[in-house]
Amino acid sequence: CAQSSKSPKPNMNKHITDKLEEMVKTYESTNDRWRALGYQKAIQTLRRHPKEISSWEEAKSLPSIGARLADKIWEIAQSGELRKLKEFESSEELQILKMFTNVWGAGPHTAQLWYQQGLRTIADLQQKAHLNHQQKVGVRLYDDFLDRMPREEAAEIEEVVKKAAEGIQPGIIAQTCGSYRRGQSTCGDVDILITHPDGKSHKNVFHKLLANLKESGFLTDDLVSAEETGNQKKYMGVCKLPGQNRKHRRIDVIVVPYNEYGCALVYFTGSAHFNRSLRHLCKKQNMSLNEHALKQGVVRKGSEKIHEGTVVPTPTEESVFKVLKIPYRPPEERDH
Ligand code: DCP
Ligand code: MG
Ligand code: MN
Repeated sequence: CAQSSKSPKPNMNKHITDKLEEMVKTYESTNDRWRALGYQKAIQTLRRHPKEISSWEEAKSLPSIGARLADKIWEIAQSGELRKLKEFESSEELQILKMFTNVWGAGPHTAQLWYQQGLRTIADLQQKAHLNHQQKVGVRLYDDFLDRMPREEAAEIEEVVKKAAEGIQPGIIAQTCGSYRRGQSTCGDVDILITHPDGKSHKNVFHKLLANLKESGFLTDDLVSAEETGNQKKYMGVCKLPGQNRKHRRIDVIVVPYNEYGCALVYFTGSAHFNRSLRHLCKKQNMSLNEHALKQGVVRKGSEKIHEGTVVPTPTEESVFKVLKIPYRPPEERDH
């Protein structure tokens, strides 16, 4: 929850939401989007609930929680277990689908296709499946990608990119966001945000930086070589630090114009949960927030925006919190 400041509200129902998260993952891997979304909404509601659920009726009274979900929640509250989840965990097919959707570049549809083709292991995929470029990388580096790196290694990766960026464009800002900035002890990937205070020099950096890092052998594989959203450019790929016994690591590099830096910093620092609760807060104040801008005077009709609203300048992260009328929350306290 984004609203509280110094002590982030603890999730009083973590024992329940942890199990429901597992259900979401399962339903996502079988492409059961409606169920996944239903569970996701219930999780959001439970995270905001100030006390531990102590009756079926209490669960049922909350938004987005119907009788069926209340049954599940109450079952976990009482027994600490969820039979449906146990059932899923003992299904070989579901376990394989989960494994296949963990291949970078494979969604539930692809996973199902592979299963129908009789493929059962990562080795099967390597030998028999028709893989696109991303999936080939995902299969080859399957174990490395599932392994989270210690934050010290993320710092070393940041250092390599920073040095290269500064060599190309003096005064450039290269800042690692994501779980690293939130102070986590391990990171799934390294998310590096790049901008330049002069408002224009960031444009020169993207291609030069990537070319430079490929030439030095630091970047080993591309996954998405340039995704453009508005004035931002994102690279998704794989890197490896020099030396023995190094693993391949996922790296994202995002280049943004300086006037979007505040919002981009908030967005890429996350967590994804925290971003969701910020957007929830925005809705209540007729505002909208994404990685580009914070807008006010947004008019919504249901989930549809009738009026886009106008951009409020937010040069810093602090200014984003100020406009949202909430106390600043340091990155270390944004895990929920
Ligand atoms: N993000 C988001 N919504 C998503 C995906 C990402 O808001 N669906 C934002 C918040 C994330 C940030 O982008 O913190 C970086 O995305 P990552 O997937 O790299 O997630 P983290 O860095 O938070 O965790 P990890 O250590 O697993 O990489
Ligand atoms: Mg990350
Ligand atoms: Mn990332």
